[in-house]
Order: sequence, then C-alpha cells, then structure tokens
Amino acid sequence: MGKSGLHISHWGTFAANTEGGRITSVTPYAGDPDPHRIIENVVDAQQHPARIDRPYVRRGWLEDGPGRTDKRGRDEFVPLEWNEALDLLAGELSRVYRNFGAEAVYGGSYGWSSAGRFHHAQSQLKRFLAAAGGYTQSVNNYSFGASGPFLPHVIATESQWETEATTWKSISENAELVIAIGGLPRKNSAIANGGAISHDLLPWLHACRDNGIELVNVSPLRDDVSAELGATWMSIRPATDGALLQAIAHTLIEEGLYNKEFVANYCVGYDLFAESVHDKTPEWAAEICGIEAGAIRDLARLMAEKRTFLTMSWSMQRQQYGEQTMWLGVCVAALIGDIGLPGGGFGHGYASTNRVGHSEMLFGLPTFSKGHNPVRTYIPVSRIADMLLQPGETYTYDGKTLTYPDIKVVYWAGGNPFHHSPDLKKLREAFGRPDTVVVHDSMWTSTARHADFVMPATLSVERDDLGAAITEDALIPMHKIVEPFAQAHDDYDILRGLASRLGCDDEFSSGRTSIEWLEEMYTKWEGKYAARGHQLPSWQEFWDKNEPLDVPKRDKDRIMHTEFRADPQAHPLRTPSSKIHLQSDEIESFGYDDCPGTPTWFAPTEWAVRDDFPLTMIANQPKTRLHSQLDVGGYSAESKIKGREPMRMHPADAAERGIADGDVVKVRSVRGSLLAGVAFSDDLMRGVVQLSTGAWYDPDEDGNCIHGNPNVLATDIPVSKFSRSNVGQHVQVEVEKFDGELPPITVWGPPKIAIRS
Ligand SMILES: Nc1nc2c(c(=O)[nH]1)N[C@H]1C(S)=C(S)[C@@H](COP(=O)(O)OP(=O)(O)OC[C@H]3O[C@@H](n4cnc5c(=O)[nH]c(N)nc54)[C@H](O)[C@@H]3O)O[C@H]1N2
Ligand SMILES: Nc1nc2c(c(=O)[nH]1)N[C@H]1C(S)=C(S)[C@@H](COP(=O)(O)OP(=O)(O)OC[C@H]3O[C@@H](n4cnc5c(=O)[nH]c(N)nc54)[C@H](O)[C@@H]3O)O[C@H]1N2
Ligand SMILES: [Mo]
Repeated sequence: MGKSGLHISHWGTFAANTEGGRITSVTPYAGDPDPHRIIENVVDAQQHPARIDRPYVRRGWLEDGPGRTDKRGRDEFVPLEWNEALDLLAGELSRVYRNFGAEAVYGGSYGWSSAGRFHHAQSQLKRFLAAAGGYTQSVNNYSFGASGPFLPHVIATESQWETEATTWKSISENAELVIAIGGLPRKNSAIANGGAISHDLLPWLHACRDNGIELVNVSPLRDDVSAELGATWMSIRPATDGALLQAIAHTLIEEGLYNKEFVANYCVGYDLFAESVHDKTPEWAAEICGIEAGAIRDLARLMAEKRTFLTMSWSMQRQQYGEQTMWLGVCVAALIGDIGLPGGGFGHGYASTNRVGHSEMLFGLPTFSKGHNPVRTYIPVSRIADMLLQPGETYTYDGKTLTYPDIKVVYWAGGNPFHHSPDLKKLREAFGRPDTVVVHDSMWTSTARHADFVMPATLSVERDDLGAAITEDALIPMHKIVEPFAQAHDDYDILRGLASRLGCDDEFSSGRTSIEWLEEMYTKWEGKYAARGHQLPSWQEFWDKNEPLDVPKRDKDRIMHTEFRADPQAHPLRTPSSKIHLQSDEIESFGYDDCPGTPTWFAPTEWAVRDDFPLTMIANQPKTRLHSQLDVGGYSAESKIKGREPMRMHPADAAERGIADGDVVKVRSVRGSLLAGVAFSDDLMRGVVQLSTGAWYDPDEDGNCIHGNPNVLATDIPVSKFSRSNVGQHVQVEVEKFDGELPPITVWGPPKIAIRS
C-alpha cells in the first residue's frame, strides 16, 4: 500500500493510493476548495480492458498496403513488436515525404491530450513532424473557433479576452447585475487546460451572491447556474440569443437608455446598427426566443440602471452564425457603457473553464519549442472532414481564400476526432480517403479503431512530468505513480524511435531523455523568474521535495479595457478603427451572406426540419469527464443508464412520446441515430433535450451509435463562411422509445485482434 505525491490532471489535483502497483483510489488535493469527482475516473481506467496493450497495424493495411479504403473502423488489427511497428511506420512516413512532400502530412492533431508540460502529446507530435520535414497545420480550436478569429475585428483579440479579462474579484466587489448568457455551470469550471489546482468558481459566485449581486441565467437549462445562487432563470429557446440581444438593443435605443457618451467616444457604426434594430422589438423577439416581451424590456431597463457585467459562454458561438451572436453581445455591452469600469463590461467564457476571470502566473509556465514547421498550409481545425473529402477545393476563411491540400497521411496523438467532430458518418467516409492513418492513444477509442497504425501511449500517472494551468499559483512536480500499462510507451519515446529511423533524432530530441527535458525546461523557467528578482528553488530541490511550488501571479484585480476607457488615443483597441465596432465595413467587404457587416440574428438552417425533428438537442460538455477521456472510469460509467449515455428530457415532452424515466430511447436526426438512456428533468425548458458529448462512438453496421455519441446526429456545416468553425452544440432531433433487444456496448473493450500466422 502506498500514497503517491500530488498528480495533476486537466480536471483536478489528487494523490493516488496504490496497492500492488495499481491505483485503488484517489484523494483530492486538500488545497482545492471545490474538487470535482472526475478525478475518480483514473482509478478504473488505468488497467481497463479498453487500454491499448501494444502496437498494432490494421490487417488490410498490412495486406494491401497504404491507400484509400472503406475498411477503416471495420477491420481487424494485427499485433506487432515495437521494432516492427516503428520500422513499418517510419518507412511509410519516408515514402509520403519523398513522393508527396510535407504538405501531404496532416499534423493538426487537435485534442486535449493530458496535463503535464512535457508529455503533451499534440506538442510532441508537432515537434517531431517539424523535424521530419513539416506538416499541414490547423488553426483555432473547437472551443471558440468562431469568436477566436472574429472578435479581434470588433473588440478584442483572443489573448486579450482570455488573459486580460476582468477578474472575478472586481466583478464580485463591484458589479450589481451579472447576466450570464449560456450560464455559469460549475461542471465546466472543473477543467483547466494544463491542470486545475484550485477550483474557485463557486467561492467567487458565493461572494457575488453575498454581495447582493443580481444574477440572471439566460439558458435553456436552469442548472447552468447552481441552484443555491438564487439566479433568475430566463429560459430561452436555443440559438435565439441574437434575437434577444437585438431586442434589448432596440429597447435601450428606443427608450433613450443607452450610454450616449460611451457610444460617441468609444464606438463606431452606431447609426447603421441603430437602424438595423429599429424594428427588432421585444414583441418580435418574444415569438422567437420564447421569453415574454415585458421580461425583455425589464431586463434592458435593469441593465441600463445597474452596473452590469454581461458574459457569454463559449457555447454561444459553437452554433451556426455564432460570430453574429457574439457581436450582438458586444454591441449590447457597449450600449450599456460599463466597459472598462470596475465590475462592468463584456466577458466571454467565464466558467467555460476554470480560466477566464483569473489572474495569470507572472512570467508563464515552463515550455519547450514545437520546432519550425516549413509548411504554411493550414485549415481551420473543424474542416478536417472537408479537407479529406475535397482536396484541391477552395473555400473562404477570415477574408481569405484558401485551398484544401491533398493529404496522404493523417497523424493523430492526444485527440479524438471521433469524439469531437460533428457528423461522424461523414468523418468515417473522410477517414477512408488518406493512404495511412496513425493514432497514438492510451485507449481503444473510436479514433484508434479507425487508424492503420495504433501506438499505445502511457497515461500521465505512468510518467514523470510537471504541470499546472497558467492561472494557478503553483507548479506541481508529477512523479510517476504506477508503471506503464503492458507495452505502452510515452509519446516522446515512440516519436524518438521514429525520429532515429528517419534521421532527425538530433533535431527532435536534442539527445535528451524525458527527465533531462524536464530539468532543462524547469531550469530555463526558473532562470526567467530569477532574472526578474523572483528566487525559485533549483530543479533538484523542486523535484526531490515533491510538493507544489508557489508561483507569483500578476494583476490579481484587473478590469478589462480600463486603460482604453481612460484614454482611447493612448490605448487604442487593435480593431480596424481602434474602437469598438457596432458595425464593420471590413466584415462587410468580405461579402459573406452568413456573416454580414452589421450584426444580425438568423434562424439556423437546421430549423427547416423542425416538423419532423421538433426537439432541439443541446450537446454540451459532460459533467462526469473531460470530453471522451476516461469514459470507462467509475464516475463516468456510473452515470450511464442501461449502459447508454444519459439524455435529459422534460417529463412533459417524454409523456407525449410514451417515454418513462430510465427508458432507452432511439434519438434520430437528419443524419443518423443513437441510443441513449432517458433521465427526466424539469431543469430543461420544454422542447429541449440535453445529451452531453463524450460517450465513445460505438457504431452499428449503418454507422449509427448504440452508446450515445451526439456527434452522429450533429451537422458538420460551418458556423459561417467567416470562421468555418463547428456548430456541434445544437441539432434538431426526434425521440422514440427503443423496444428492441439492447445491443451490447463493444467500444469499451479491444477491437477484433487477428491471430498472426
Ligand atoms: N457536438 C459537440 N461536439 C463537440 C463539442 C460540443 O460542444 N458539441 N465541443 C468541442 C470541444 S469544445 C472540444 S475542445 C473537443 C474536444 O475533443 P478532444 O480534445 O479530441 O477530446 P478528448 O476526449 O479530450 O481527446 C483526447 C484524447 O487524447 C487521449 N490522450 C490523453 N492523454 C494522452 C497522452 O498522453 N498521449 C496520447 N497519445 N493520447 C492521450 C485520450 O485518451 C483521448 O482519446 O470536442 C468538441 N466536440
Ligand atoms: N466537466 C467538463 N467541463 C468542461 C469540459 C468537459 O468536457 N467536461 N470541456 C471544456 C472545454 S474544452 C470547453 S471548450 C468548455 C466549453 O464551455 P462552454 O461552451 O461554455 O460549455 P457547454 O457545456 O458546451 O455549454 C454551456 C452551456 O450553454 C448552454 N447553451 C447551449 N446552447 C445555448 C443557447 O443557444 N443559448 C443559451 N443562452 N445557452 C445555451 C447549455 O445549456 C450549456 O450547458 O468546457 C470545458 N469544461
Ligand atoms: Mo473545448
């Protein structure tokens, strides 16, 4: 029996109890004010039958060689020895680099990987591919892939609204009204990219409540704000927030309540904007949003009267026309005119993770370079399927015209596109196109099953690392807790094996072992702090002490845009006009009908099928895990209903369909169907069902999912011609009771393994 030192995951910090080389339980870090149960998932996952035990190659690839095929995801796998696997894969990479050039290798490899500054799979892969010759890259993310490129055109860059956002301290002490569009769900604040140590959303929200701040939760889900906070729930029909915001703007203008001085001094485009909302009355919006006109008017008046902080979750732009919705939020905050004042203004992504609203480490975290990628070709990250299906086609993005490259090798480490990409049947077809697909993962995820080469990666508890999110005030030395599962190797060592075969090991590894890299990264980082007068311990002291190291932070009480407000000439915004845009000639000049230069609400095209698919599914983030990670773990597994992912449904909507609590249902959209287990809840507005992402895709022979992955239902159309981001948050569905024999879940064990002759 033993107790480990602290270990950090994206979802929290814990110590593990071990027995006989296995993790038996975890204990949350005592310094965490609000730990989340997701940490429990690691206990059952570490030795789970779904772990990949050794390298494999798809049988059809071995027999027929590289090439287009419809067998990916349906074939058996042949076990390989490590040397065989590395030789075979290095040979294939050489062939593609030689015959097609580096652009033919897709290394976007989007995904969250694990916490830990060094063993970050995606970063390791990029450094390796850069050393091997280069790769086609992806830009942006699935999280805020529309607002990321869009908001800089009208108010602020991504790094500004992430790292310069008004702090919770300022909000809790100065705001009078907090409007949260998309809520402030505790479940999402479980996560911090790099690793959460102190979960303090609830303590901050309690402070807001205790200071008498009025909280309004604008969401189809009541529990997007924790019940004890006493928020007013404004239940809104999904994808109609733009209409609500237009009506609020209309009221502020019509009743002369908007801040004329702020608009005159800090904004451009008022006249065209005012004209665009002149007929957007609360009565007009009421019909669309399902909110009474009087309530919309009252909210607008309240916002004008009180110091108001308006925040919009990232989910608000993981929808069609998401740029426009976000922009309308900016316009309303500008009309209110509290931008740059203590506790007031505009925010994006508060509580979407444990990041926005927190201050950052003074001089950053330890890092390593991803090397130099000579290839300039990139795609907006959610265009993966379009790229594979339409090589050579042109498309628009952020005012540019780009061309999809012709990809021969798809190489993924640390992500799960068969988790994250909407329209999984389309993705399946797309994954049939390249010559070769390579996946490193710890688990037999659906993506691993759609690969030709499957390389078993360690989990973070099986290796040494150091970690923290940038908003934490400590760095955690992560000592290995248990030995690697079966023949799993660190991504770094797998890639080193390839690099030495390809003759680029010097460039990739600089001749260092993992622990030598940790020392190098730490020492450089510590030197940066020392040069600015902050003495931190030496590497050896830090590592041997095996305790969290305090790291100084900056800007503990910060107000976004306060300098701009004080002196807009000296502190201009980085927008075309240096001011906030209520209208934009630049956006207008791009000529996108779905992203015009004056912000507008549009009805989603998916609504065209509402007669047949009357319910709107919200496919949001799961409470019991991070995305698809460790779905097999205890806390995630315990939430399943008859082995299916739970789908919440209003009892009245269920009654109309003869569905009882706990029933398994078949959920259909235009694109496919899935099985899910029904959980009744009156925290949902009528007409809305909610099925979180992350159940591992378990396709039947038609590609429909018997486990409950909402991306088999969702559409892959882009947010707009501007950002080309994903619209995974919503899909129109119909639900019926499933009376057939329940097919067993197969994705939680290994796929078919071929016997080698
Ligand atoms: N419908 C719909 N779809 C969505 C969303 C939505 O709201 N609705 N949200 C989107 C968002 S915001 C995001 S960020 C994406 C998330 O999509 P992803 O980031 O792709 O999802 P994860 O499940 O975190 O995938 C990480 C994978 O890395 C593996 N892994 C972990 N550690 C290691 C390691 O050390 N080495 C290797 N090789 N592998 C490792 C895990 O086992 C897992 O398979 O999903 C998106 N998809
Ligand atoms: N536990 C947990 N936390 C996570 C993650 C996870 O997988 N698990 N993933 C992390 C990642 S990578 C990201 S990017 C963030 C994402 O952060 P978000 O995008 O903010 O998270 P979601 O849960 O997708 O959506 C938040 C809420 O928006 C509401 N909503 C959906 N559609 C609408 C709408 O049309 N109008 C209004 N007003 N509200 C709507 C939903 O009720 C939903 O609960 O979450 C992070 N946090
Ligand atoms: Mo995300």
